[in-house]
Amino acid sequence: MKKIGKDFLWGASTSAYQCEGATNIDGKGKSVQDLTLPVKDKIDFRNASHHYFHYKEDVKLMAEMGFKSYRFSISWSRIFPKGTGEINQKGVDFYNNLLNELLKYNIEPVVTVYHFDPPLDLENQGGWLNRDLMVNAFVQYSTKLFELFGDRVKYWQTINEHNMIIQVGHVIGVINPKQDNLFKKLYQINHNMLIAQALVTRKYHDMNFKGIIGPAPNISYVYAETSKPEDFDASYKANAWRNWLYLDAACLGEYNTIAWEWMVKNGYEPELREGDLEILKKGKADFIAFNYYNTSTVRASTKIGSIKFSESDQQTAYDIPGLFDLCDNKNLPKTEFGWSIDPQGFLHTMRAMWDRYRMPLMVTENGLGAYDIVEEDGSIHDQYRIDYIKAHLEQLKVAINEGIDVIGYHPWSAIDLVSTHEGIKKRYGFIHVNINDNGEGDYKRSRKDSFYWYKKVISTNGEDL
Ligand code: BGP
Repeated sequence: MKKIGKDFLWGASTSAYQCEGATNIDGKGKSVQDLTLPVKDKIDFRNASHHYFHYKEDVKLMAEMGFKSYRFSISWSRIFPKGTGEINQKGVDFYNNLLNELLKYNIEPVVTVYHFDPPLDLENQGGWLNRDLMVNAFVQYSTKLFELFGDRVKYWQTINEHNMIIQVGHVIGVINPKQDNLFKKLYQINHNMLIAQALVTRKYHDMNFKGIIGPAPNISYVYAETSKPEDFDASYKANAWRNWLYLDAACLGEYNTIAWEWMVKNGYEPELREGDLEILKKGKADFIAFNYYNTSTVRASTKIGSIKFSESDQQTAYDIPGLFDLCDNKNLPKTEFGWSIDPQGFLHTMRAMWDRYRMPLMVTENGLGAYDIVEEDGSIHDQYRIDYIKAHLEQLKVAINEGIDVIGYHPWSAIDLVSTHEGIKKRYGFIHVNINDNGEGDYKRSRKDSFYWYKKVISTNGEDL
């Protein structure tokens, strides 16, 4: 039996805007997450988990758990308050300090360049729809990060959940869904981001660092509801639409043909400039970082006409007329927040990516959001979280045994932080942060049961689950 290697990166994950806080100090510029968008009622990222102030304590706790790596993102508007132009030295200092603190404990930094928080100044000038502005700014920002931190960071991810930004950006607060020609615009934004990503990937390669760079989409396999050929066809197309459109571009430097044809048929195809396909070809990823929470299930499409957003979020999506109808998978249990739980789907997802791309895989998110209860003595018995992660790790071991090159596992999240759209009441961390959605609490850190369990898992290199 092939086992988890001794260099396997055991860690956990966060993102800047969901945990740092300190949005109004030390020269940070505003990001779109500092705005109250319609879907963001009552969700406040200004203080988040105060990680900016507690980073030393947080890293110390990660070291106590035995982390080999920590996956976090850099806030673009903390480095370039206006997105481009003048640099903010205090922002640079913060990430230098964080990196040095991690390295002090031999924790490998795994860095996301961009995680849902575009600078507001750029957004106000058209954001990703303004290709020249945004692509240049992204290349400038990323290049600066490589120059500043490339000596210490060996694992880079370009864009977190590129596919979710396009599919459910309205839920995450980065896309205004009330626009004319929304889908035409979305797939232009998608293209502009793919170009930016490829240029940055190539830039990193040209700079000759020893590290690796790749995308970090949310990849989860889409099942067919039945064995009817037309349902299988729907699932094949749904996988192309949801997953492969993004990974084919990043890993093969190509547009997925099913997704492209669908765009053309509906008038959503982006405008390509001369040389664009060449840019994609020359900026291919070294590895795939991916986030996995659950699978989805579809049947043959029964609808025609335009797409209607449902009350969807990252994991629930909506029907695509002509491609698929989404359906509930009654075989799977659900979390308190309605996300199905499917550890075997994790294996199917890894197999599918491995079959398709043969690239190293790194899990950059996986986890269970729940209402944790703090007992009178301060303990938190989050057995449900342990059960979830354990079941997924069992499948990860199967994948490794089959020969799939999985190089790391980073559950969401290292510490409690603010959910994309459901506040901090939806908790994911191994480390509890004492603050609620009304801003009550002192940000004190404490260890949940899952903290001790994960420590044991890491210390036995995954032998003792
Ligand atoms: C992913 C995002 C994360 C994170 C996670 C949990 O889609 O990359 O930023 O928040 O999902 O989602 P949520 O916060 O909506 O529960």
